[in-house]
Amino acid sequence: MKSTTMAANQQCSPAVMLMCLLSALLLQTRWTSAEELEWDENGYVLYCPCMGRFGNQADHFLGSLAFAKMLNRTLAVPPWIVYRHHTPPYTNVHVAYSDFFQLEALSAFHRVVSLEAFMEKLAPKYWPSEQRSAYCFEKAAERSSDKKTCPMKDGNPFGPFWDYAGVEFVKSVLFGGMSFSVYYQPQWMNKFPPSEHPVLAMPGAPALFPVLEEHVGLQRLMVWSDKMVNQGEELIASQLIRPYVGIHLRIGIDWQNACKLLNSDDTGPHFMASAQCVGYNRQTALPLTMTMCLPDLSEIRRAVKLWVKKTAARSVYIATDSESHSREIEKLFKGKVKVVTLQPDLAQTDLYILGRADHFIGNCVSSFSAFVKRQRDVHGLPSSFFGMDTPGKLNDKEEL
Ligand code: GFB
Repeated sequence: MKSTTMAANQQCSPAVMLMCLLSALLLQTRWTSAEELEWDENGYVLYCPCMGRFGNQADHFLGSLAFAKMLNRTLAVPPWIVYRHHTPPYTNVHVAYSDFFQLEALSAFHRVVSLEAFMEKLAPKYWPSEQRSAYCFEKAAERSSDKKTCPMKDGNPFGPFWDYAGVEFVKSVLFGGMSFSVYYQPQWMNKFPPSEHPVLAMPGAPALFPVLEEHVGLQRLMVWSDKMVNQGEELIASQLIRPYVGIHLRIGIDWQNACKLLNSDDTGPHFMASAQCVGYNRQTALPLTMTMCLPDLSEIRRAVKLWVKKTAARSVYIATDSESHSREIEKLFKGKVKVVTLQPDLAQTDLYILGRADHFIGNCVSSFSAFVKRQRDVHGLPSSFFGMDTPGKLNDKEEL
């Protein structure tokens, strides 16, 4: 702002000083208003990414972005909720979207604003405290004592999330008989015109899990922030030798328990993120096996050996939620292949390194692996899964 005013002043003769001052003031005003966020009369979508950890939240994010576009409302992009039950401060950490990814990259597809900027710059004027309504399914409200109140802040992570945003809800608006799919677009528009319902704030993502096939391609909009790229590239350059194979070992105790459900009768080929490898079409989906959900050491050895050989890899990167099995993998190659595991504090560091590998072996059922797979697909990089060397193809559905 300073330089604009000075530049205008330097061109002014005393006779036209007044005019120049006025034009400088005008420039200044325009500059200031460009800095400020403009209110979108088409309305906003706000939601809490309250289900699951990063991979689940990322799946939901893609669907929510598509939902906001479908309603032609600006999406208030929420922070990532990071659960820190074992490390200080032992409470959830809310990490701004832009810490990991470029917010601007989303604008190529649709209008977005960070939830933080929305609350700081727009909410005080356009969504004042006394107008903060919550929107939820009638079913969700049934859990409340009066059966009419959306459970916006009940428990963790709901309460801490809206506290982080600085929102108390004063009213609930319930809906039913519709879902977030394209089919219900007219109902959403009719029921909630932005003139009467400018901000649709919801307790969870307006999206399905796992991400719908037609929204998988939106992954292209999730571009790593410069900070993540710099840090990730530095680690790759200093720790790994290309070509390298990246593997995701999702084998910890919570996962072992989750995979036990595979034996129950009501899980078909589609279990959590498995559509990514068995295919989205239930009729043609390939079978989902226990090895694909929870590979044992012999399967891990087999797949790593196969892909190291196929790609002539000189190093292997192991990302894991628990055991790395690095010794066992090292032994496979008798010291000829460097085996690296960093077990970084930040799960996104692993996601970045896996995303850049020359070949990736993921876990078919895990949404953490699914994030890596989608990211690699965007760049045409090859992936396979434990228990499935050749993944099923996605259907040829039109992508947004
Ligand atoms: O990402 P996510 O939703 O994938 O949750 P799933 C798994 C989380 O575990 C990640 C950590 O977000 C990480 O915090 N984690 C898993 C890892 N694998 C790795 C790894 O290789 N490296 C690092 N650094 N961290 C779902 C959960 O997990 O599984 C649900 O979202 C539930 O809450 C379900 O627990 C059973 O789809 O694998």
